[in-house]
Amino acid sequence: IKQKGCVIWITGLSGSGKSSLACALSRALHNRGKLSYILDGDNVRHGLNSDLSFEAEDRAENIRRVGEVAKLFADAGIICIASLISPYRRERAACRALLPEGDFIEVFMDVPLHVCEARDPKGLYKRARAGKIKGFTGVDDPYEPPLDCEMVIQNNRDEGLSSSSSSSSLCEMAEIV
Ligand code: GGZ
Repeated sequence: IKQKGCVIWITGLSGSGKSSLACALSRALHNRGKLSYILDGDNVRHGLNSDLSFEAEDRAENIRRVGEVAKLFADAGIICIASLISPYRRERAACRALLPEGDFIEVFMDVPLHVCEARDPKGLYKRARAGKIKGFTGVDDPYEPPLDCEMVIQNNRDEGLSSSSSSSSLCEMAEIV
């Protein structure tokens, strides 16, 4: 096996396109003969992290566990794509610190809140605005954008990942790992 493991950590608001990017990246890697595995916040919360809420402490634990599992995948030589809101800088930095320099690639889905909210694929923003979900990221819970990450993707139009900026970022990522 020629491949070296690493972690590609995708952070951003709900509806910013993290999961779509993760899938597209995984496909791009597959086409290049590289093995990857996606740890998606929403999915992981149904199993490994089903005991965790969206309170700050539990979000921090969610991020910590995914960071540890991602490190295990990277150790095994797999490209682990973690896509979760991961709203806190401190916890993202702690996940980065688990890996050797250069093996943690942080990707920020830089999409304005109003764009995510207009997309609202699961109607969650609407429910949050109506007060039916408390502590929704971007509405009444914080999101700390990265100050210094490896890649910023401005996926702020409705064409989503077909936009040229996203697809060129995708190729760049698939090539660097
Ligand atoms: C944010 C929430 C919340 C609250 C449910 N805040 O867009 P989605 O629906 O499919 O993905 C979101 C997912 C966020 O889980 P993460 O594990 O990525 O979050 S974190 O890193 O902050 O722990 C969203 C849904 O769960 N969801 N309630 N209150 N997102």
